[in-house]
Amino acid sequence: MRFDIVTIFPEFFSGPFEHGIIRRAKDAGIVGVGVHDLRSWTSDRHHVVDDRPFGGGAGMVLKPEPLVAAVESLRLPPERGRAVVVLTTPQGRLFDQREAERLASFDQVVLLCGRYEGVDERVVTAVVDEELSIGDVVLSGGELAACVVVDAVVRLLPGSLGCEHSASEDSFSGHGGLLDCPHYTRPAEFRGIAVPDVLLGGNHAEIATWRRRQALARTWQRRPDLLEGVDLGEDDKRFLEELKATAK
Ligand code: 9D3
Repeated sequence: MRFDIVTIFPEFFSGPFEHGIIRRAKDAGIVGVGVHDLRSWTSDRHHVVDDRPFGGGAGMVLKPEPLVAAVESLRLPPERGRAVVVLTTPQGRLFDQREAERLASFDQVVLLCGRYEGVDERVVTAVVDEELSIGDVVLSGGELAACVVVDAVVRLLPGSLGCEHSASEDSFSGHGGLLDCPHYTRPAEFRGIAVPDVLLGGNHAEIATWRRRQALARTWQRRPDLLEGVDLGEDDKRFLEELKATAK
């Protein structure tokens, strides 16, 4: 699989993909990441990529011609695989694990990074397949959002994680959509705070029950919306009812 990222700040991407899982996946030939300067698709002397908005107002808008030319030169022809063109923008659909899984099924993801006040809407009409946001928070541009998308998708590609982990055991898939339980390592007591006894006892059935209940309790307290999508067993339901009763 490959990513092609189009940005006015290509230097921005010199760090994030040189470490950890993405670096390993690149070295292993599982993924290729191309970073492209939008200005290389301009033809004027000053490499202008933005202009003032029609209708007036503050800020600048990314011009359509360079972005559309970038997509048309980078996008794989259909005979070379399935490609999807994504624009990172605050107006996009919320990026989530399900969307990461969907993107992981393509042969190429072309990521257009928004900047300034926005992107000329004709770009969206002409070449963009999906607009994605990473959450209800204001960033300075789409570059960090694009990094988030690359990171989430790469770790889903077969072979990109060491055999000790598995993407299917992650918080939003493997624990059946629950948040993770708390974790502890040595020392058994730190600043007067002890590790829960059950984790020191070596009774693996008890430990599994404790972890499941911690995960259920945290999810209910912090992200009750996630419980909708969770397949709850009889024990889980009884535990949650008890939790709700004691909380009242
Ligand atoms: C000050 C301009 N804002 C007026 C309402 C709109 C605005 C435009 C561009 C706000 C932020 C940005 C830059 N952000 C992104 O391009 C972006 C983003 C984000 O800010 N939050 C979450 N996901 C994303 S994806 C791209």
